Amino acid sequence: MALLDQQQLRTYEEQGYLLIPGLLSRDDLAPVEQTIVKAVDRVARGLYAEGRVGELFEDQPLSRRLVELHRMHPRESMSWNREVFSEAVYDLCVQPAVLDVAELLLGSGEITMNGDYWVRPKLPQEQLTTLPWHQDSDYYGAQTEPLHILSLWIPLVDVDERNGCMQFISGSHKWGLLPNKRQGDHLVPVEDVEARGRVETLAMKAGDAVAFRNLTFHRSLMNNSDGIRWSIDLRYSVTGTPLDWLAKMGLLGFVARSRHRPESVDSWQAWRAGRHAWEKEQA
Ligand SMILES: O=C(O)CCC(=O)C(=O)O
Repeated sequence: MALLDQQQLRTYEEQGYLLIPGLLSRDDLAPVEQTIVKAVDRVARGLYAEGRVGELFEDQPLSRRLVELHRMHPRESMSWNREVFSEAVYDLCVQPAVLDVAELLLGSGEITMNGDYWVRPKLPQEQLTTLPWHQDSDYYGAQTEPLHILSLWIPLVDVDERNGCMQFISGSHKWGLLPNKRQGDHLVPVEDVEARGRVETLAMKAGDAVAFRNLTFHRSLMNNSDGIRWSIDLRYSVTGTPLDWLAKMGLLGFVARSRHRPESVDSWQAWRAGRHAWEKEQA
């Protein structure tokens, strides 16, 4: 398991983020892409059945179909979790290359996939899908400040400044959790964080990954291209890390790797059963 060298591990420690080129191949991403194609089709058919859109836009590619639907019927939520809950997402979460990276960066072979993965269709010229500077712990709550929660953000298309790639502030994970305020749907820092650290803009290819921590400041830029910037982000922590804020929302995760007790690793069927049981309880 020599996927990352010592220099890369030091970079993650010092910067709070690490670009990992070529972590996954197009073939690795294809099943998730198919799941997204189906999810978009469900959106189209749902809106059509409700009479909110006049056509299904079936001839449109994945890079455009949701743009056309959104134009006729703007939707409020543009981060998908339950919408793409599937064996394909499970399989991506347990890809050996992904778990090897998680093991090296978390420093443990006992790894839980946290359940708050998100597929994000970043629509062209859409403020709704442009996330301002934040630390993920802003959203998790102050109790998560001392925890190490690892995000792996993976673009499904090539990304750069034009179509809304990610930016990071180097070393910001060492600042602690800074005070924030609400701005529309988002939480933003009270102070000007750009004045405080070096901003890096990460152009990435589909299948590259950027790993970062729950205190690392990051944001995504406006998508000024014509096509949707599709991405998926996965989150991991050492098994036993408290994740109650996720459990309350039904974003249940699963044990993805265990060096000590391999028999405790959850199958796709076990993850699905756990989530279904939670939904039944709520009904
Ligand atoms: O994908 C984006 O635009 C933002 C993602 C993000 O902020 C995150 O994964 O925490």
